[in-house]
Amino acid sequence: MLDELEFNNLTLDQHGDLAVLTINRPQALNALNGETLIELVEAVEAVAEAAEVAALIITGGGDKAFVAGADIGELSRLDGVYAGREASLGGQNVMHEIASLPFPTIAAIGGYALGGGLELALACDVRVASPKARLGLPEVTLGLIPGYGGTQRLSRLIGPGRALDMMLTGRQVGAEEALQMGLVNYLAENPLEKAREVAQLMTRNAPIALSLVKEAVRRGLAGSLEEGLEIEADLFGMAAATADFKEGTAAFLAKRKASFQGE
Ligand code: CO8
Repeated sequence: MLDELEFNNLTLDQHGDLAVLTINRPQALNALNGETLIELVEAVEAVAEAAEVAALIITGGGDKAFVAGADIGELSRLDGVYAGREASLGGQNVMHEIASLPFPTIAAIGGYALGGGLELALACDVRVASPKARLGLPEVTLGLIPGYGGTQRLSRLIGPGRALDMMLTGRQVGAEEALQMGLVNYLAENPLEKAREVAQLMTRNAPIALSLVKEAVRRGLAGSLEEGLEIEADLFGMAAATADFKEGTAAFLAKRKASFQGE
């Protein structure tokens, strides 16, 4: 069981088919140091291998911070092109593992989601924020640029104009503005509870279809519209060959609830 795994800087809980990963380094507002990144990978891999998990929520616990960025103490010791590039690639790989999970992932953002913290939230499919949340990519204030995927994922999510404004000013965006620009999907006083509700709405659907939707969007965004449409048609074909497709359509026609088996 996932609950039995032990970490220094995070906790992993399982409630039925829902896994909840909580970053727990409050003394540094959950900043991602090297150890936390390693634990994050271990936790994500464990969740990926747990057959019974249908969705993952990532949160910071409480209302002070989701994650206030990469650990600036560790960052400050980076020296030179090679070390910087390797550190960026290492963090990008962590975010890629999360973005590639075959089931829905939701970031529940209670407070600050800055720098690497916002990049972690951007690697999730959906973001739920508390009205107190503050989101930003302030790397330029430190003489850096986002390095865990932020320049690419933020631009794709909210468009290059709004993303450039956020990244060039380094300013923090409040929850309302984040909602308006599509940076977060939902506002809720209790983002974890809302994230659970959204996860339930998602996981009652056919699991293979969910994974194929994610794959179509992820792979499609990497290429042209024509390439994306090819990918969509291929994956639609795979969905149309599943038992769950037969079940979903049969259930609709029989006016009963579908019972999906993930086959
Ligand atoms: N790293 C390390 N420690 C942090 C961080 C951080 N990112 N953020 C906060 N802390 C620590 C503080 O130093 C402080 O520690 P202490 O109590 O020992 O002094 C503690 O957390 C509490 O923080 P504050 O006292 O500052 O709390 P406030 O409520 O006054 O302020 C803020 C909250 C506004 C969030 C403030 O802490 C802040 O600005 N934090 C830094 C935010 C930031 O710049 N984040 C981006 C970092 S850069 C980044 O993420 C790059 C990612 C890509 C890297 C790719 C290559 C590695």
